[in-house]
Amino acid sequence: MIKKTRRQTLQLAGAALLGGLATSTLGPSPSALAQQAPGLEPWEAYIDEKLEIEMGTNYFQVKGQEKNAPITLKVGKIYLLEFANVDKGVIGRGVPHNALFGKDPDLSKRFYKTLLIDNVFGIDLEGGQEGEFAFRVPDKPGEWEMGSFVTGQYEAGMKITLIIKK
Ligand SMILES: [Cu+2]
Repeated sequence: MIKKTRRQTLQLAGAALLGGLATSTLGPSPSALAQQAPGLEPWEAYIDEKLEIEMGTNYFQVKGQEKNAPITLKVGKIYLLEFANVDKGVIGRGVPHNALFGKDPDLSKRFYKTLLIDNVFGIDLEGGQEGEFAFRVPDKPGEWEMGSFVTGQYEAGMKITLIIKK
């Protein structure tokens, strides 16, 4: 199993987000910084909430919830989504999955035409791979989706509703 380091994941998906955080007027509180555990990357002090999400055959499952149950996210909060693709596939080779964020799916181009996070599509993981993704929830309240657009998976139901709340 390949575990991406947090730094690699940032390079993959979050570098722009990290820059955004650094110039934010919010910043971490002094107490959050003081409480930072040894071994954590400095940016982890910014995380408000962490969700562990399993990817398997045509499902996403947030730890503690049913498969493909909706997720509610709060505008302005910073979430760390920790994905684990546990899909070994029928012959044990591993099945790739991705998690894209948006609405208005385009099933020929295999993405969302409207992105939840500006300029960010999401994350791709091979079978057996783990990866994480940190972002601040944009001020776009309403119903959005997280879907897997690897061939056939979205159509087979690998998508969940994201409820973005103020
Ligand atoms: Cu998938």
